Amino acid sequence: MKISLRETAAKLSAAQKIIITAHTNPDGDAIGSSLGLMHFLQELGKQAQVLIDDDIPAIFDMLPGYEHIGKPEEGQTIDADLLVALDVSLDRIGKVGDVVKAPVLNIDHHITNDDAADMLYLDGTCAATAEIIYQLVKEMKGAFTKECAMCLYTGLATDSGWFRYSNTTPATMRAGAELLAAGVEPNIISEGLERRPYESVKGLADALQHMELFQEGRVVGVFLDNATLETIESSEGLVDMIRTIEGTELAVVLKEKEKDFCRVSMRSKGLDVTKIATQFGGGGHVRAAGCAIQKPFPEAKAELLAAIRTAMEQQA
Ligand SMILES: [Mn+2]
Repeated sequence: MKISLRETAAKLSAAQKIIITAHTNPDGDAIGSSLGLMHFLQELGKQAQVLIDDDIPAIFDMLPGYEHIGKPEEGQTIDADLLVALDVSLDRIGKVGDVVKAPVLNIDHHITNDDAADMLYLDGTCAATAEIIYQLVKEMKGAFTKECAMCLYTGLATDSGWFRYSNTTPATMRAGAELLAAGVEPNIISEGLERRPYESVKGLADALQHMELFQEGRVVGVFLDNATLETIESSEGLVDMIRTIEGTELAVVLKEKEKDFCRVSMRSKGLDVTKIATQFGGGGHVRAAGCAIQKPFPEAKAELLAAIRTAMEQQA
């Protein structure tokens, strides 16, 4: 059931013991909005804890409260007044949904949210769920501590591509400005998140040796078969690196993770890549989507390139 921002604020005010969760494979917005809300609720004297059913990447260890993020355990039961699920539909919170016994308040900015929670506050105009939490703090006449602001700023910055993507609005920038005024050190956040092990940068350089152009330079791709992938230490962030190449409209990375199992990531500058991803059972956003193809490497590569060619012809 959809509720308003004011009703969302009232639900939080009325609750004393609150568990906060977000999606598995958590990103900057999932972690930042969760910790930001936790700090705010704790300031109000409430018992608030973040519980996420996944490992939290170490690049987030500069965020206040990082070390207190818990993981649900099989068979465990936690009674609470409210379970707040952030940046997610309920199908992606893992075991938290079974472990925590409480009504679910869902707060999200994904327009694809399935509206399955007891209560849902959705605002698709916000660049990040952290931007909604910012508004919620304002609605509740709260103040931003430095700890809370650092976390919310991380969510805003990462989901908006450091205030560069098309979802960045004047409201996003104003929220960012106010969080900076509350003491955020933006360089601590960006330097923390940009950290990469030596092996990772070396791996990217190795993977880039396999870069190719297709469709008269409109498509750039890196296709790594299993044997090649085994020699590469890490190829994390590859698709975001090649998507910047001038003249390209679509970037694609295919990795043969196991024999006959290929993972695909795509980024576009306009073409709806969900149309390609869904043909292979995947999904995502208009400009960023992915899928898995359970075929041998040469076939997977050929079929994917054919699907891309068709999608580009249909667009023209
Ligand atoms: Mn988000």
